[in-house]
Amino acid sequence: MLHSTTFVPKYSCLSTKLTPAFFLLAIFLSMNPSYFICNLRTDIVSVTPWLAPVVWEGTFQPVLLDSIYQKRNITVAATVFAVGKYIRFLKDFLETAEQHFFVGFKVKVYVFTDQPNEVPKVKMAAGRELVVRLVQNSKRWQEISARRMEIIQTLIEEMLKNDVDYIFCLDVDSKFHSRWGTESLGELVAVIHPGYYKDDRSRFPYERRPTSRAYVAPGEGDFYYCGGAFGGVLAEVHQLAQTCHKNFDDDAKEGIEAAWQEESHLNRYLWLNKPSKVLSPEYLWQDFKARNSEVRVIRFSGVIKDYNQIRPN
Ligand code: UD2
Repeated sequence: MLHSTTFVPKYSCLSTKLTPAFFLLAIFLSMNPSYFICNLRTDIVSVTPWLAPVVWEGTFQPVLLDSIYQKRNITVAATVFAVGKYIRFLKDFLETAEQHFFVGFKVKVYVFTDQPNEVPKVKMAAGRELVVRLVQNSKRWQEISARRMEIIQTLIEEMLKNDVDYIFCLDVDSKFHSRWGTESLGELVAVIHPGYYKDDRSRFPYERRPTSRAYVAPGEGDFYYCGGAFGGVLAEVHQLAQTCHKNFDDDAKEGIEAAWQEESHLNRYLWLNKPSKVLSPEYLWQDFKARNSEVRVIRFSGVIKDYNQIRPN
């Protein structure tokens, strides 16, 4: 039976009021297809409750984004640590970064290693540069992993103030497989951990001891983020690294090491300081995990490794 109420179109922009402005907009959009919003995705969350985008394939226009940032002539830095046996992962990391990480942009890759002579010679495109810096090895992998925050803090203070716009801090035991580009840029950027993105937050492996400065109470926390990839503008990443480093050290003075070292401190920090952009697990998958259907593209992933073979303890 037909109701007598007036039909109200679902989308108000398709209402019957076709003004001259509507026609102008239609002409503009048909001449500039890149301005069309990408296909809506309903199988994933693409915005956080604090209105930060969650970047998945199909939620952004790469060509449009690249053209915006090309005009700004940006430089992007990446830090990567290859200490002890982890040096074996560096070649693949660097070679695949050349193929997929901010291709066409100015990039500086900072490699921190205890074996500068073992850094592979990788041909880099014009505008891309490799900077090798010496760091000490350690008897404990937990130290190596966690000390990265202190070194990143110092690096930003010493070197980057004038010529780099954005920085990403990445795990070396990983490879790029597909585009990682301007869609990932933001003030403070974090990646959702692939192991927990479908879980209820009660299952996230946050540090649960209130005595630790990485503590996240039950019922708190947004996502579980990866320690293996985060970034943003220099000032924001400096603040993050400085805070995590200080909290890690203050915990250590009291004999506490958070469950997942700097990853735990990072998660605490990002609970209190919400990222302005969140990257989906496309930006750090794990090779041992089968790909789920909502993950249309794997951009960067951790390789399968035998911890007994590569860790010092
Ligand atoms: C997770 C995190 C990692 C870190 C760690 C907790 C991801 C994908 N990885 O991975 O970032 O938060 O938990 O501590 O989120 N390294 C060396 N030499 C060593 C040991 C480590 O260079 O002997 C560096 C290297 O860059 C490596 C990184 O530290 O990629 C993290 O170490 P990991 O990969 O062993 O940590 P993992 O797999 O537990």
